Amino acid sequence: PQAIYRKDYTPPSYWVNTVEMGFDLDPDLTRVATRMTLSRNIGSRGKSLVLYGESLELVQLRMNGKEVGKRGYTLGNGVLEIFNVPAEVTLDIETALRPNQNTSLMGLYTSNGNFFTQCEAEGFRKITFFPDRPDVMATYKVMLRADKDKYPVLLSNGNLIEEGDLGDGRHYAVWEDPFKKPSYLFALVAGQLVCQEETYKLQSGREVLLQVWVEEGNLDKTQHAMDSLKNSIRWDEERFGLELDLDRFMIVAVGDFNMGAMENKGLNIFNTKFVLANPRIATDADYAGIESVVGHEYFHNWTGNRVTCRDWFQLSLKEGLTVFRDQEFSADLIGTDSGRAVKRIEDVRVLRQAQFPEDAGPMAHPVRPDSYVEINNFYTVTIYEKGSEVVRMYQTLLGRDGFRKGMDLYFQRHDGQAVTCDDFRAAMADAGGRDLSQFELWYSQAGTPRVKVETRYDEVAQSYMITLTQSCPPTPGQPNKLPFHIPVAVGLLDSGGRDMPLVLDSVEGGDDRSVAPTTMVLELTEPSQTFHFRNVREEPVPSVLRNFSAPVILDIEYTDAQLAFLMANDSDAFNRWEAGQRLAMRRMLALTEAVKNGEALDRNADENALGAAFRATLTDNALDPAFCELALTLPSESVVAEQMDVVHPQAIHQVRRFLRRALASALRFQWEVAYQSNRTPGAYSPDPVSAGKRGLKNLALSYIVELDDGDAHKLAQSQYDNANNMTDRIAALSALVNSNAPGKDAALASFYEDFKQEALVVDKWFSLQAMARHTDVAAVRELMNHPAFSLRNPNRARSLIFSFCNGNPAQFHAPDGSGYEFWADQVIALNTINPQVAARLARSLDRWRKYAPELQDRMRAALQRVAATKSLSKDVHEVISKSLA
Ligand code: HT7
Ligand code: ZN
Repeated sequence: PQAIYRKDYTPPSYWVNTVEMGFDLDPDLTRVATRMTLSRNIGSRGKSLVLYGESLELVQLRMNGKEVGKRGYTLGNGVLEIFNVPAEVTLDIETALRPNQNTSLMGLYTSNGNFFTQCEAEGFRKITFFPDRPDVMATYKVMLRADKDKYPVLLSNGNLIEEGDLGDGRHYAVWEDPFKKPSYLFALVAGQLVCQEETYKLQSGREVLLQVWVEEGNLDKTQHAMDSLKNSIRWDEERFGLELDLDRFMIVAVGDFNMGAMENKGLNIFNTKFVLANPRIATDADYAGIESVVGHEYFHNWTGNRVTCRDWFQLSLKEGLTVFRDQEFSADLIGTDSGRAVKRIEDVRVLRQAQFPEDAGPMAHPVRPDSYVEINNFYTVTIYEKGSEVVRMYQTLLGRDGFRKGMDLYFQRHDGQAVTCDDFRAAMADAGGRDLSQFELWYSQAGTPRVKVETRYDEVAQSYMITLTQSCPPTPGQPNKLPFHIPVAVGLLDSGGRDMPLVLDSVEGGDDRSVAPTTMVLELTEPSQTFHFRNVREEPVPSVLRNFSAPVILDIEYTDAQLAFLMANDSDAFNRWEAGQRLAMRRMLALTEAVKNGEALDRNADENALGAAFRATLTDNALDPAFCELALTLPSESVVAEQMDVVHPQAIHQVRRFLRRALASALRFQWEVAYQSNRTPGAYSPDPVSAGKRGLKNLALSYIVELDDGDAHKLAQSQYDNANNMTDRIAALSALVNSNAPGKDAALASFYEDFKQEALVVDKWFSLQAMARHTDVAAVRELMNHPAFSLRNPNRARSLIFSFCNGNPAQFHAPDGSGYEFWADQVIALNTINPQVAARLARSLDRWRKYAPELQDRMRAALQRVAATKSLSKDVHEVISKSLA
């Protein structure tokens, strides 16, 4: 397969002005008639018109009403090239396609008998031949025709302008979208669906119709999505002055979907996982996920739809910015300082858990990639999460008001256009009056920068120096890196744990603010820079990279005592959490080394700095329970693995478990107290305070059950039996399944019986087992034989296979290589069903070169087996070949 390069971008030879489409929907054979008007681009005289099409039958092709003869075009390799096209032209194209056979879930497909589309990134070309690229923007008018009984609901983008009967048992609906859009935002939905609807008054007084469409039987699960949508609309008005531009906004839930959701103009299509919720089936995490994904898709209406991407290399222009916006939305909605900090910690955890490894592995790529083989492989944590961190750094550098001015200027300049990441940066720079040219490197250089911190206190001069030195490791195709522009937020703590006022020496005549700040953003732009603080009365403990002000790895040497001090005192909640994680990581790495050297772990030896710090946190009643939960959770096995040169998954697992048991036994009484005092009696509510309490209570339960005694089992069993919500029920089930409790098999069986009608809960049931510590490869293969299992449904495949390969490292990396054989089998099977999902699974071996040589050999063999498979999709081929390179 051929790579596509950013440097090769050329504008299209023709623009499309209007598109009219007629669909005769039939699951076996759908016919699509498309009429488009086009205008030749300046400087394109003599150039052919290039249209893309895949898995399509071309039934008819007419130009200005006349059939185009065989000599007038060529068709091959997904490209329809038409020659001698006039400057202004009307094209009529008829295509035929087979939605029922479309298991890729791209283009037009069926799910549980209903029709759905997914056009981002290049799915529209599976519906008709089209210049399917995001810089070609047109208005669309769409007529849907279908059997009235089977498909009573017919939806597309924009406004419904006409509907009626066709007489023969069929009916039609005509939709018109007044806004120009790229083809990837096209959508249609047809089938048996019902909706919850509300009218909502915008700040301007205009009323809009909001609808959430689901399959019958699910109307009791739409309220949270509807509330989240209304909150999103209000938030975008208040924070960014952005109003919903349509009279109608629809969300539709579908059970078969490759990703989380899709921001099609006015007709968002969602994975059911991010719509359906009630206390019986959804956890607190599900509720939070729905809120953020509903927000994310809604916010795309401006950042993505009104202003879109010139080409797919600019994907982070919309995705990084929109993730930043959804993160801020969720944080603002919580409202409290500690809630904001919790949200920030959760977001950084995702970045470290998933993006840092990506940036250090064979698929590392810049936020704005230079090339790709298959664009679907670039919907990555780098584009989304690191992209969001890059946007956040603008806000850190320019301030909240400066950032808002930059956003206003961006929309003023580019509304209705398809633009680049450079355009966004220029708007920020111009609005803020800043030179942000060096900042471009965040878009062009891959890899996670490291910032080394060295300090020196001069007691006589009462000055304190912080030297920051940056570096960035080589990544594929980028052996050498230039220094980044890195905002490093810093505070200094005195011996009483209070923030010291900060006065930088470089500021002439001191700071002109009457009160010196206690957090300062140092701008690191050179390979190494020293910052001098004056009037520093005593040697401080530095708190560096507050609120995680840049996506970097901080190398800083703290003693255990300093970490415990920061954990207890830092006014920056993120760094309080960070200090605890550093303490835990240090201990885990030391113990893992001991296990690798064959040393026994002494259970009683663990009342050390970590134990004391945990005790202090657990017994501090002033702390927010949600923060406590995060602070008392040890770094995950995969985060520990990233810190090691040679990874030993079983050793890490053994150590994490050992430490959890040690902490459980040393603090048993305190865990019991935390359990009891964080109960949330009464009706379930997903609000952040209640969710935080449940989080801490269930963490306490998981520690207690580590002790695996009768009392612990009883506590978990009783919570399981009496739970009035899914958060508590699944937490109890997970605790039981990961223990030797006598009732665990019965609980698993009864859970399935109780929830077998709820697909999303059955996913949880598979996932919980896939990640359980006793579940080996054989058990997963057995679970694949369960009647409820199917590889065709992405949620189900993810719930079992991905959960095992990515969420159960000790079993997946079994020394005999059976996990890798299983992985290869599933990648190969998925490759023919759904290449996009297969390629995601293929990423599970990204970090294979970090493992012990015996494991590496087995992983290489599995990778090579996949590479040698016939008819490998370009999705899987790209991932595997980069892994093996
Ligand atoms: N913009 C959406 C991307 C998306 C997608 C991409 C490829 C294949 C299937 C897909 N479904 C959705 C999602 C988002 O970021 O909002
Ligand atoms: Zn998005």
